[in-house]
Order: sequence, then C-alpha cells, then structure tokens
Amino acid sequence: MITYLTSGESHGPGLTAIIDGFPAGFSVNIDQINFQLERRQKGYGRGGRMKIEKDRVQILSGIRNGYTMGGPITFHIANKDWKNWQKIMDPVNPISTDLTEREKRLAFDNTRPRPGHSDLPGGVKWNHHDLRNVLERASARETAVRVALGALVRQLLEYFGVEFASHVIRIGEVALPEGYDLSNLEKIRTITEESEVRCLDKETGKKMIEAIKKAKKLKDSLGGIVEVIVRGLPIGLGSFSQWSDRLEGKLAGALMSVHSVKGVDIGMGFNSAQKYGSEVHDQIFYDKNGDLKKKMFYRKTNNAGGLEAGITNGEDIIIHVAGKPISTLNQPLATVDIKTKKPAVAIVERTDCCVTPPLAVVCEAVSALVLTDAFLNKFGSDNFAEIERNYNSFLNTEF
Ligand code: EPS
Repeated sequence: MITYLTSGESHGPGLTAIIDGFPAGFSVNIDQINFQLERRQKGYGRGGRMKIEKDRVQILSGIRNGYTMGGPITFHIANKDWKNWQKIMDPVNPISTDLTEREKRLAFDNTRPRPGHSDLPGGVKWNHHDLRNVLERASARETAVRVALGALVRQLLEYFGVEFASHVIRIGEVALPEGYDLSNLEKIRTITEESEVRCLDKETGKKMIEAIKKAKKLKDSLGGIVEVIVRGLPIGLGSFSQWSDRLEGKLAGALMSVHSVKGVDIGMGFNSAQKYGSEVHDQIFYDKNGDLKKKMFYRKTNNAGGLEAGITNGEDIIIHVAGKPISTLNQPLATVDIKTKKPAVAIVERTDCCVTPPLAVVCEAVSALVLTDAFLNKFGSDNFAEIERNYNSFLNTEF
C-alpha cells in the first residue's frame, strides 16, 4: 500500500514528502517530476509568489542511480522565498528585532482571521493566537510536493499505457460549452499547455481571463471547476468489499483534501440524480478482438466515469473537481479580531486571484496517487519486474 506524508510551511525553508510502498527497480525520470512542478506553477491568476519560486525536486532517499530501491522515497522542494522570511520564520531563533514595516505587519498583524480560511478554526484548535502559526501550514504551497509525489507514481501507470489529462471547464461564470471532444488526450495536453487558463476552447479561455481580470480589479477572487481524465486503466482496480476500498470514495476523499476544493463528482455525477436509470447506466457490449485491459467488454457511453461499485470498469476515469474562490481577499471581509474581540477587517496577505488552472495539475497528481495505489494492490508492490509479470498475466488470462 502506498502511504505518504508531507511537511513544510509556505514561508519556511521548504517542503518535504516521504512516500512508502512504491516498488523497487523502477526507473524514475526526474525531468518529468520537474515538468509537473513547472505546470503547477503556471496559470493566469497566479500572484507574485510564483515569480519568486522555481520549484525543483531534490531526492533525499529511496532512489539510487535513477532506480527506486523499495524503501521510503523522500522529496524536498526548497522555498526560494525563505530568504525573505527567515527573520520571521526561523525554526530556532525568535522573531528578529530588525524588521521593516512590511515585515512587522507580516510578523505581528496576524489576529484578524480570514473568513473561509484555516485561520479561525485552526487558531482555536491549536490555541494559536498568532495566526501565522496556522496559515503557514494550511497554505496551498503544500500542493507542490504532492504534485512531485503524483509525478513519480504516475510514471509507473504511464509505463503500462495509462494516460492523464486535465482541463478547466469553468472559471466563475464562464463555462466551457458542452460537446467538447475527449477522444485525443495528447491533443488535450498540447492545447491546455498552451492556454494560460488550461482551457480547450480559445474563445472561452479569453472570457475566463477577462473574468479573472475583472475579479482582480474588484480586489476579489474566483474559483472554478476542472475535469481530470485517466485513460487506459484495466478493469478490476479497487473493490467494493469494504467501504474504505471503494475507489470513488478514495478519489473523492483525496481530491477533497486539496486546498480550496469543495466538491467532487465522477462521470455524470450530480446530474445523474435528475435522470432515469435507463438514461444513466452504460450498456455493456463485447468485441472478441477488443481491448485486453477491458477483457473485451466495452461501453458506448461513460456516464459512470469509469467506476462501478468502487471498481474500474476499463472506461476513462472522469472526475470533476470544484474549487471555491480563494479566501484571501484584497478587499477583506468582516471578521473579529481574536485579541480585542472587536469587529475588524480580515488580514490581507499576498495572494493569487484564481488558482483553478493549477488546481487541474494538482488534481491529476492526487488522482495518480490513489490510482497507482489501487494498481499496486492488484498487481503487487515489491518489485517492478514482478508487477510487470503479474500485469501481463492478467492481460493474457481469458475471462
Ligand atoms: C497561498 C498564498 C500565496 C500563494 C501560495 C498559497 O503565497 P504567498 O503568501 O507567499 O504569496 O502563492 O501558493 C504557493 C506558494 C504555491 O506554490 O502554490 C495560500 O495562502 O494558500
């Protein structure tokens, strides 16, 4: 089983992750990990921080001469911004007495919780009266190291012909018109890489940018919806045997843990609740020359989004993830100062205006972590050669 932990603060020295349960003997492409980190940093609506950072993974354990060894793999991503925060965020020394006015504000003006953020619940929970102790770890900066982990494990799935893609289908009120074509994922990857908002349609993309510009002008923020597509997984990953093994639950749980996410649905999702069963369920067909991964069974529709009863059915996994607008607003909302208990306006930190484009990249990574775990649960997780044998044996065994 894959398990992982992440650590690190947004303005601390850096982020670290340890992943355990990944098999030995797999050749890792580090450039691919850094490529995913670069993708996450891009996107119209990002703030000033991304001009400072240039995320690169450093490997501290578990990989030798380019191959995994089977032990815990440790990743580190340095925060370049750390040098600007050391006087405030030093792990050992107290806050420096030599601070600029801006630094004084960042160090001491942390008592007015932002509605929608971790500040108030986290402060009460951990009894922190300096809310910087809360918001630093709650920051979405953490997603950088999760993307690095996802970028590692997806390489194993990609070796077996699995493809990942994602795109933005809504920003604020601007939605990608229905009827877009998902048949060529390579094309989707190319188009979204060229779009500042990861949108498949140029005109809609322009409108999304306009919407973000307007939000920025209003000193407000905007959320959106992304779609993740995973193609090429075999039938039979996951289980319904226990509630905790169901892949819909594992995916939704993992994706709901991503910063700002408030909704996840799979396939037709929420819309299926308005329809008859006959309009929803994907009828089953058989082709004796068909795809071995699907055991030659296939569907002409994919309303289930590739999952039935917690198990992959061989069709594309289709996931929609809704991210709320970021809760740091340059036009701050009403709050209460936790020190004086008097009405106040919320703290303003440097912020992004819209993070829906990078959310797509993060959701690919988080989905990859869940799906690779399911793959290894079926085909073994000690060493890569054994996994490959098991996988080929699965393909070549008649059902
Ligand atoms: C974040 C606030 C911003 C974002 C940050 C998440 O950082 P800063 O306060 O330094 O401007 O840019 O996201 C990242 C640093 C990142 O790598 O995605 C927050 O409060 O969640």
